[in-house]
Amino acid sequence: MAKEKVNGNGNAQKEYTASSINVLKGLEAVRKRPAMYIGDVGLRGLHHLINEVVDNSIDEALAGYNDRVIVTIHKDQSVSVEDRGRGIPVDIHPVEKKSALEIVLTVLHAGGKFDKDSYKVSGGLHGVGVSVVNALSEWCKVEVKRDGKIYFQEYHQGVPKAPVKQIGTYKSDHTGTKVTFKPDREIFKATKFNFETVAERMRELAYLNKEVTMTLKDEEEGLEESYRFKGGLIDFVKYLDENRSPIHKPIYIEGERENTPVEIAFEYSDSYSENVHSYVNNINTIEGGTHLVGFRTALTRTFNNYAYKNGLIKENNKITLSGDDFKEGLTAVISIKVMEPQFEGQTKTKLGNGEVKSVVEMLVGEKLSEFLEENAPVAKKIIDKCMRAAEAREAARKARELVRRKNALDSMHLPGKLADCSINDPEHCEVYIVEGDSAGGSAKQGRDRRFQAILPIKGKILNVEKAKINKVLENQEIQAMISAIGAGIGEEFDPAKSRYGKIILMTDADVDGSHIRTLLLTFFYRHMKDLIAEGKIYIAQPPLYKIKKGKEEFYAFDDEERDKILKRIKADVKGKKEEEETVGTEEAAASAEGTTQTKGILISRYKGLGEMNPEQLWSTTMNPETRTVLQVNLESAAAADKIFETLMGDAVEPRREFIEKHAKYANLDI
Ligand code: 0RA
Repeated sequence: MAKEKVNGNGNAQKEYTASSINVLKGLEAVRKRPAMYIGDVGLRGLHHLINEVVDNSIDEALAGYNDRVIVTIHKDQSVSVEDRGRGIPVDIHPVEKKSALEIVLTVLHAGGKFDKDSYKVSGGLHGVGVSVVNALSEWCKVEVKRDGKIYFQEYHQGVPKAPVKQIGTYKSDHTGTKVTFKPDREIFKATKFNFETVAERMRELAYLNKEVTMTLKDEEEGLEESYRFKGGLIDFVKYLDENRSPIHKPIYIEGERENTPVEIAFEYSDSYSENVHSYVNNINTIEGGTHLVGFRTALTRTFNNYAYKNGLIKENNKITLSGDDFKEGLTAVISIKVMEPQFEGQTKTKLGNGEVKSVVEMLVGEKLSEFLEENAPVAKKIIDKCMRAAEAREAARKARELVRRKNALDSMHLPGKLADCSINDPEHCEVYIVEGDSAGGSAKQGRDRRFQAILPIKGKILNVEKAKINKVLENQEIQAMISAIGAGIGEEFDPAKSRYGKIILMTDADVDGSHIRTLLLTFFYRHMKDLIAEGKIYIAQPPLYKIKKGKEEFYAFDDEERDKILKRIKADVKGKKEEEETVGTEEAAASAEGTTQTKGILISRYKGLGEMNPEQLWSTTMNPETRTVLQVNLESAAAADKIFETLMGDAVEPRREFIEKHAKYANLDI
């Protein structure tokens, strides 16, 4: 935006033209490299468009002006996001000679940035501005209610069709903004919104902003859900621990220091895993950061102080409670607001602001000591639990020592069944963790041995969700994975030491296969989470069907693709031999259970990886030039926790319900 003042001799007109050109350049840049702004142009990027607008509505709530967000997915897969904020300003910008509304919608990074004192979002993928959503939409319409009037503007691929105009007045007592956009099919590979994906983020935002009601409607699917959690983070923690057994009621800490509001809820359950989720300005800081460090430091110090002061730990006792002892069974949500957050780390989700550590540490220290003084029985329960964790940690250390003596965990002594690759630059190496020895054999023969390693594992590995750490460490298959990956385990785990840049899970495309995959993911999630956070864990996608017509072979990865291929073959054959009848899709569907031959077309359904010969496995599933692999991400870590807790935990009924609801849980996207 130009900074000069209008000087009355026609410069304003020039500025207008210059800024219009800049706007066009800006929009063009976004349309040319959409991934730079929204991550990708697949499903994730598509859903990011909604998140971007919703985040803006939530920013209004943070500023204290909004208590309602309604998202509607329309039948044509356009989306409306409506809020009761102040409404995007519409006054004419003195230099640009355009409505502020037009500037917000067309100029990159012009979002809420007039508002100097807001907890705005910066860095990461969030906070790119509504203008990016507009630029990537075939069309977009904005309606603003402000000062008793309704204003409107419409855009095509980000370019305004006409200046902002007033289209009416309104009587209701609230101002607000409604943005409706239709993602551009020229840009996006995926165009259908997924209710659950949108719902997950909205539920999360409702927990984080307890005064806001979030409503999601899907007119295509006929679904509607509303979220409003008066208990905020306390409700969030209860939800996360729904299937665990908490040993006390959630502890809630709220306060503000140096313009930094801090809100924390946490509780301990009788489980072994730790579930800590942290947010800065409503953004999930998956990699943690200074706020989390401050919280942990305060937690450890305050409990230790209390324990010594009240004689719960004797000075001469050998046990000292370390930070790790306070992790076991801890479920916590930390949400803070920072004026100018600095995001660092691999995925720009690690808070870097140094001053935040002491802000959180001091606030938690003060409020938690107060709480413990007033709630002695709770304090005692938690400290008892942590002392047991300390004892278990000592036992685990001994177990690790024992196992280590047998050299089973370090990468100096690689497991016998690992077929390693020949180059050793982790960035270019990958390891396939393969279910079963026979598939492992095919993979070993089919691979490119320069950069692909194969580790076959036997059947169902241990369910780590239910096992104590020493049992986990004694498990042979888990030992093999730990030493092959070479990044250590427990306190010594260091993702930077991973011997492979990609760890690819390859299991059969049946129920057992998906169970084994879930067990493997649970292990990585609970014990090597950073590998997931860094995007190093992948799921191989072997084909489901082979379709053979004469000498030609085709592979289909799902039913839809199979039907497409059959149609194509059918059309081909028709072209050649008009009068002869060929196979139809109904017949194909009927054949899905095995190998069927109909008029020269052979359809086989792969039941297991072992049925493929090495060449087939290579060309369909392992060749980096042609394969697809799904990257496992932690975008919604809270949802992932919930899934593992439900699938792998003790409670049976919620698991049954979950599996019934997600019958195809083979495709879990955690
Ligand atoms: C710029 C300035 C202000 C608010 C907004 C933009 C705003 C953007 C969006 C996007 C969706 N809903 C929104 N609501 C508001 C500050 C307004 C003021 O100072 O009055």
